[in-house]
Amino acid sequence: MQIKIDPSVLIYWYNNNKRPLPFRSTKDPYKIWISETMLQQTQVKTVIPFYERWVNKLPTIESVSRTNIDSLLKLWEGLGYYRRCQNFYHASKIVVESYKGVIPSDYESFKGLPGVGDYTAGAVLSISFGIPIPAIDGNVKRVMSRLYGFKHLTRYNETIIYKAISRTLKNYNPSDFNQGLMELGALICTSESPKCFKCPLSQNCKAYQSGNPMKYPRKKAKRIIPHFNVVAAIIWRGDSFYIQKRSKNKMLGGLWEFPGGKVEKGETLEMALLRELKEECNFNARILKKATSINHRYSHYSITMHCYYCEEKNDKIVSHTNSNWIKKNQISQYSFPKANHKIFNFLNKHDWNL
Ligand code: DGT
Repeated sequence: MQIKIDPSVLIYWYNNNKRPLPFRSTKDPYKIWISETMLQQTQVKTVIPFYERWVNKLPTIESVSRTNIDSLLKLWEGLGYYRRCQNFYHASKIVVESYKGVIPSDYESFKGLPGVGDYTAGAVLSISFGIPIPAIDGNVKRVMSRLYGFKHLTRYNETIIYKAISRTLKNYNPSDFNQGLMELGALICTSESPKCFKCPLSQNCKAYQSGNPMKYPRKKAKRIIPHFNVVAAIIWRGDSFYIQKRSKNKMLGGLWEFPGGKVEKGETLEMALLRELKEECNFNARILKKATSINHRYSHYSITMHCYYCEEKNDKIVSHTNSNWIKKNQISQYSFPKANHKIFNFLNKHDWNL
């Protein structure tokens, strides 16, 4: 099946309608790469300030490789999916050590770097180097499904989409064509309210012709995500409280947290907290009082985090390299999960009253 659009119409539309995003004024593969990494699962408007701060502080891939992961996580704090930051850091080291600091422009080498998948490889290589490789994100899948009238995004249909874009890219500007499809999906061919009357491709669009474009492609049923109760301890020693670093291979790895964890079946919140403190810190705590509870949603589950003020009884917590005692005014020096910032905000409003 041939793609029935005139790519020059799309490219013309793109050049006259694209949003002036900060990462669109450069072809620097480093800047395109970090922007694409930040944009995974994250909205453009959320990414912009993070991107600007990052490239201001770290203008080259080499500067990233010379920084430490804690400073990078601090720049990433609040953007979520922290594994992306860890991967980018490892990849920057490989680029410096194995490619003399030059980001490889061949698909196999670039795709071999940590955190680089098909989409990121296609986007960076086509935008920065003009290499004709598709960059197929959710927006592109939706635009193409509608053009072709695909109700289901099966693997078979995805292959048709990939091949159609690959064929087209060879004869047109790959950067503009790929970005044109993405921008059309972001601005016109949106999931909830497609603006077909403004679309340069509507004449040949099967979904438009059907009169009900929103049916293409059919949405997957929303997953019901599990909910966990989590307990956490704010343990005071004088005017400082105890924090520890989450282990690298856990979710939110490398960020700092209060000690605690998920409540198990049959446990009260207090029982769970005492168990977690014993397991994680080999520490018998005295629970003083509930501080607050907050709700937070991650992509795969949601939590209610119950925080308790605690103090050391007879035994003391033994500090280690991945733990620290910090004062309230030192919070900004560490990167914490968003859930913790909700707690800090609450406590700041209530003056951290015990
Ligand atoms: P496991 O067995 O690997 O699930 O570990 P648990 O039960 O120790 O639980 P953990 O710590 O992985 O899960 C707690 C969840 O709450 C996790 O999604 C991270 C989130 N969270 C956010 N802020 C904090 C915090 O300050 N402390 C703790 N413990 N968890 C936090």
